[in-house]
Amino acid sequence: MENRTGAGVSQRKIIHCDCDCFYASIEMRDNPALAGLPAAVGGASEHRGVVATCNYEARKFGVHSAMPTATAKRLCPQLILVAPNMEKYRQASRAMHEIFRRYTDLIEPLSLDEAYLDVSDASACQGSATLIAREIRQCVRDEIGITLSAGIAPNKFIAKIASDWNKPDGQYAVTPAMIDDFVKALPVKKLHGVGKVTAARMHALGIETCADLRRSGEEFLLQTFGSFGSQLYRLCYGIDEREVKTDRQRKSLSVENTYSRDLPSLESCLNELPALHQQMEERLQPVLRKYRISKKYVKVKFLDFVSTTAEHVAEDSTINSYTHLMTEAWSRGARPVRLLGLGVRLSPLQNVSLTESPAEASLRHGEQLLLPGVVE
Ligand code: DCP
Ligand code: MG
Repeated sequence: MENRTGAGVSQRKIIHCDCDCFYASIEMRDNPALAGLPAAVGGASEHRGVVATCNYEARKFGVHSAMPTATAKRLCPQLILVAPNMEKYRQASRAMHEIFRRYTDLIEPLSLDEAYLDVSDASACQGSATLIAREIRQCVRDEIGITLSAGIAPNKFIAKIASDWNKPDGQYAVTPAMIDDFVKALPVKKLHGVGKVTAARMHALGIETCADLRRSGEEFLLQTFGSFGSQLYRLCYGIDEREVKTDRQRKSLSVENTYSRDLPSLESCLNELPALHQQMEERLQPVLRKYRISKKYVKVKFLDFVSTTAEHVAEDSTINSYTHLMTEAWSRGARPVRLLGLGVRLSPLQNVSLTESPAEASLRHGEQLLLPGVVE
């Protein structure tokens, strides 16, 4: 098993690209007065806003993504808060994808600022993935005005970890010969699918790194972690055969909003329905060229953060049945509400290619982040 990673299993060249403090970089590009000062992009504290991201100066104070803005201001009173401008970020993301496409068509977007590129068959730079990554980073800097970090490796799992190695504004290549040592030293929490709970279970078993996982043996991992055990066993040897997928299937589309003041009654919730519905319709229309609606749902989160979802089978997204669903969901808690969401579940239309344009992919990846004050 020790040599499996080098033995022809993974000879691909994958680049994972990830912009540095993406929204904040765009805002710093557009407002040079922010240079050198701690800045965050997010919703205002008086509106229960959260930090979407912050620049590296602000990170020194412990500020990070998803932190309530009020907390961030406590940690860093001089923090400059900038309201998000999603259209600008989507535009930068599209421009970045145009740069990627000069090198390969095999691009898998993970979010507006992150993507895997398979450059195994690329002809640029004599096929050197390291040089391609360098060129891409230079183009992004020159043409978009922000910095990007890259990880280069024979598979997605290693490339993603490697892009963090020399972040910000750096790159790191893990060659097939380096994989073994690189992976052995990795803490288990770096593995895809290992969250806090699984990591805690592993620590209790004395498993801290991939080297420890290897020592546990496949049988033990299967017994302890079920079918995830065999995936773990492959990952701890650096084996990941997942392709860079340009075809993505969308399963749902939703909009939601956190209100700066709790909505006190069912009536006040229903009053918000038309605005939410309109936002959803705008995003839904382009998607319905390739998908049909199979269900619709309403999510209600009450003031105590308890949330509930009411859904039913549907073929269209008209507003009327949302009224029923909202009434049903609200009645389960019947108390003030901090967040409302509307959504549809989707199935692909037959005989339609599911290849998304980057714009659609960006839309999908950005959809939960579009509304100021979104908490999830
Ligand atoms: N984002 C968000 N809410 C989160 C996390 C991220 O709105 N909880 C947004 C803002 C980020 C963008 O997505 O700028 C990209 O997310 P990343 O996780 O890549 O974070 P950054 O690019 O901001 O920083 P890093 O330099 O660590 O990649
Ligand atoms: Mg990023």
